[in-house]
Amino acid sequence: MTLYTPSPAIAAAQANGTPIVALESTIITHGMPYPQNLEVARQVEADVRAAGAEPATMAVMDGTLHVGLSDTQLETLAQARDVAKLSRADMAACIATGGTGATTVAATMIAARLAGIHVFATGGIGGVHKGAEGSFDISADLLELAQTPVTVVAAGAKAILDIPKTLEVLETQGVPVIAFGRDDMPAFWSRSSGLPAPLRMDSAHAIAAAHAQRIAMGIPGGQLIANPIPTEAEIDRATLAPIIARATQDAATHNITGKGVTPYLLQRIFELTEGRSLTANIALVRNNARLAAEIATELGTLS
Ligand code: PSU
Ligand code: MN
Repeated sequence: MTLYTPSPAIAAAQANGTPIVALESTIITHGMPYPQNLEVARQVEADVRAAGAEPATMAVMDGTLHVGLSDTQLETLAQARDVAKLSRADMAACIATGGTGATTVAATMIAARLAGIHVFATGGIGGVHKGAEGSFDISADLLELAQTPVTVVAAGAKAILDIPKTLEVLETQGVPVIAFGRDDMPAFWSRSSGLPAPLRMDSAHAIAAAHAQRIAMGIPGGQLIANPIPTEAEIDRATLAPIIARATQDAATHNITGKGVTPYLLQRIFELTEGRSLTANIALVRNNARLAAEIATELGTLS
């Protein structure tokens, strides 16, 4: 059984031991509007290459799990409508039934592990939503981090989430949350959430060494690296707070639930910030891609 199809560039990187950075595709299909989503997908791939690694964007297309996409496939995905948003629960079903779907953080981690890829860059992970004590809305991303050995570089948890509860679940699940180069936990569009981060590291080398140490010790699961958005691109917390409150209220008014919640909130915040949230999102994903490439390169020198 062929579990996944590597692109020619990924097959070559696997054969040569070139560092590889996994990239998700839900950010393309459900996280940003066309055509910016395509431009960003291409730009992030170029950022990974410029930093000396090979990008592996993941997606299920017509029943095949692709590890690394061609430019034509990226374009198809960026324009496609009604693409499924795949997580741990539904990726296998999508493949088995010949479907097409974009990978979330959880599904991208599963694909990365299959392909022997240890490092993954994204924007923000899913987490515990505000009001989760009533809705039980907790992203499968958190449980994936607990069991799949991939280091995920994100800009912290999105400010649309309940960040204290997200940190509590990660702690319960034994996931190291490591802020890069600072003491407090970044909050996606803002450099700080106002909360201390559980761990801090200041170099890609230290992050790679910690990843290798967990594997050597047989500790399952990955690491979450919280890399703050570059200063010039951030939107401060005070500006965002009322916007997030409004978007969250609108989601409730429109009875948005389940998988629809995160895409709805991102779109609504895009509208309410008149596009500023997207500019910030692009800057932070690119910043994460660069750090992930450095970590993947460091890991290559350790093994
Ligand atoms: N970050 C973004 N845009 C996104 C997401 C994250 O900037 O679209 C996606 C990721 O794929 C993440 C998913 O895994 O949202 C979480 O969705 P949920 O909360 O439904 O688990
Ligand atoms: Mn959810």
